[in-house]
Amino acid sequence: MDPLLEEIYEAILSFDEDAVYAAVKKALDAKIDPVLIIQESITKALKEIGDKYEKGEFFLMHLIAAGEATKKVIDELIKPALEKKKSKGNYLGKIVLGTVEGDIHDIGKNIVATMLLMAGFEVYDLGKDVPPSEFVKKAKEVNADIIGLSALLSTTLQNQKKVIELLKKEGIRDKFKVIVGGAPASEEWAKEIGADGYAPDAIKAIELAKKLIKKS
Ligand code: B1M
Repeated sequence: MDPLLEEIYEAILSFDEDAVYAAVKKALDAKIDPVLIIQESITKALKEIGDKYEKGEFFLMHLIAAGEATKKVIDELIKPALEKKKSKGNYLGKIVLGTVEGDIHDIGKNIVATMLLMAGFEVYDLGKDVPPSEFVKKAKEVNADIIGLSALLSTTLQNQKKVIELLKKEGIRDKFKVIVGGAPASEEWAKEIGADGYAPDAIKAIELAKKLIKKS
């Protein structure tokens, strides 16, 4: 791994917010692609912390500390760097996006939102802990092309399904494409609940959204 990416990874794992900030700034100043920072340093470090939490080696306070340090660099450094790369005059469509009800994980969803924006989508980010009715209401209101549902907990994955069920109940399932993502989601899960697609990361989410827009 590039030493600058490694430095960010190590800083996240040592829960030192100032060191995380300084390391990300150094990497961006050295013209390292912000997408690489997300994929190689941030996501991998958070996964490592999550794995250690699962094994009982880390505790909730570690998840909180890592989440806060990461959120700060994403909001203050990575997002502005990504926005500089925004495609000009390339409108692709409207997407309503959020983390499903009961789930407050929003780091990955925020990355997906920023990268969709960068690619040329008009993004309506509803935030986290979003009830199914809010997704459906907003999608109708803005006449969205796509609804994007993020879930990080196996227990909240069911709430992706609830959005699709509500769309069906209202007789408007065909009006919107629905894409799902987040660690416990999968291709099989997307098929099972009748979503139009699944993406394992932000880059794949952009590719999928573009593909679905072309098809509609
Ligand atoms: Co929590 N948490 N957490 N957590 N947390 C996980 C998810 C967990 C896997 C850790 C573990 O045990 N290994 C575990 C879930 C286990 C499970 O259900 N299978 C877990 C748990 C248990 C919990 C609590 C229940 C802990 C507790 O309270 N006892 C609690 C739940 C709170 C709630 O939501 N109701 C909780 C709380 C938290 C914090 C608030 C402390 C914090 C979140 C802060 C925040 O988001 N603002 C947190 C964190 C930081 C994590 C880990 C460590 C990191 C998550 C993250 O941001 N990853 C996580 C461990 C892990 O992920 N392995 C863990 C980095 C991010 C860039 O990746 O979010 O996967 P990710 O997003 C990716 C892709 O998934 C994809 O693209 C993104 C970018 O490439 N993607 C999409 C995401 N959404 C998409 C949507 C799309 C397409 C792609 O289309 C619409």
